[in-house]
Amino acid sequence: IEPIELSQDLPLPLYLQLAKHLRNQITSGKLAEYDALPGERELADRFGVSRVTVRKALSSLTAEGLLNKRQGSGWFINSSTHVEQRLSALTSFSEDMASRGLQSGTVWLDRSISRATPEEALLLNLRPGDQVARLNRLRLADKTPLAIELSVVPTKYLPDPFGFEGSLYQHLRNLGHPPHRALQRLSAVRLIPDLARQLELPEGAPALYIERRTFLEDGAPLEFVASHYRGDAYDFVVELNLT
Ligand code: 16G
Repeated sequence: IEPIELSQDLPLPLYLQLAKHLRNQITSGKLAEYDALPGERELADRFGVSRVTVRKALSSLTAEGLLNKRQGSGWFINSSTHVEQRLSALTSFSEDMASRGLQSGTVWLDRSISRATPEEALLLNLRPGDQVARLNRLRLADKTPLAIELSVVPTKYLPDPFGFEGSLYQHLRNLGHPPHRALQRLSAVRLIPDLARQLELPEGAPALYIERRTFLEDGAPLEFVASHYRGDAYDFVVELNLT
């Protein structure tokens, strides 16, 4: 395992820094399948952190399916190393966090109803003047800000933006409008000051800008989302098959 400097001064908690480092080592093949990891105490010494931090990092990698713990003999690298957010599965933020064993949280930055802009009307297949609900949310994992998402949903599917607190997708399912398919575009950006502050990062820090259009089963557009994901805390993974 390569050494790395972990720092208390970063906004990302130590255990997530360590988990990210180990994840890179595993997914880049520096640690081989079925290998045993050094013991918790040795890892703690090596990275200058407490055993609690080591254990939290290892547990979160276990939740991702990268490691498994064998009673009495320590931590092992799993044979199937698929992790992080799969780009090919339509999942919600809440589900993504739950599957990693992290507690998802939301800080509401704004929610309101207004007319769709001409661009939104085009993207959401609306007539000029149709109303949309706007949800601007800071999304957290175990209290660490991971992303800012601005979702725009026609009011015919989401009449009351104050009608839920946690998962938008769960709420839409409850209302009888389950998200069925999505198209997503990712690009690399630098955070403008406002977004950087909300994500607790320095101005200009790298982020992934993601636009998503989600559709109902009948093909009608349900949601348009513009989001910024922290570049230092999120990896998107895609499986490629020979066609
Ligand atoms: C994901 C989606 C976002 C969706 C949200 C719903 C990406 C890039 N975005 O974050 O479009 O609105 O999930 O999450 O994956 P929720 O059900 O937890 O509110």
